[in-house]
Amino acid sequence: MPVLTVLHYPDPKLRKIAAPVEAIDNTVNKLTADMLETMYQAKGIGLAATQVNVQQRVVVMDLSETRDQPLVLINPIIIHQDGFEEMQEGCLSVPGFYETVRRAEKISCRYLTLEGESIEIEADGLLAVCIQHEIDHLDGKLFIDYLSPLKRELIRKKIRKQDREEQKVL
Ligand code: GNR
Ligand code: NI
Repeated sequence: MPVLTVLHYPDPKLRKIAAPVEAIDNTVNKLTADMLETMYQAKGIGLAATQVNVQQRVVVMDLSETRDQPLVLINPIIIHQDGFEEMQEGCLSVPGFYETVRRAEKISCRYLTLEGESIEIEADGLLAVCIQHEIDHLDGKLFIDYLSPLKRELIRKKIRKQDREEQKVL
């Protein structure tokens, strides 16, 4: 099974807005399997389809220590949110940078499973942060958008440099 390429900031494809999944068919099944494999290999706790250049509202996550509790969220939406919390975030599309972001502390999220079942979950802590981070990706948004323009510009330059260096090696 191929592992997908994760786009890096400032790739403009990360700014596209993903469309809702209309039918949970074999292509969605295959996509989530490939996304999970990609996420596990990259040692991430979440991955949005936007990051692998697929503009569909699909998210995979695994917050377990044992890395054996995969979650697939199709067409996720936040239906309630409450409070504020700051947490340090990273992103596979912004490799090597960790910054504090303020988000809702508690959320309720509704989504479809791969089986087409509609689920509603309440989340706080890291799960709540991760869900908000991934839904942002589906809307073309990155955690660095919450930082100052100066900080974002610094990160942009450093990532471009990192990626240029990597290209030389490959
Ligand atoms: O692996 C990831 N870790 C993480 C840590 C804090 C807040 C959010 C995240 S998500 C990130 C993987 C990723 O880029 N998902 O889009
Ligand atoms: Ni991310």
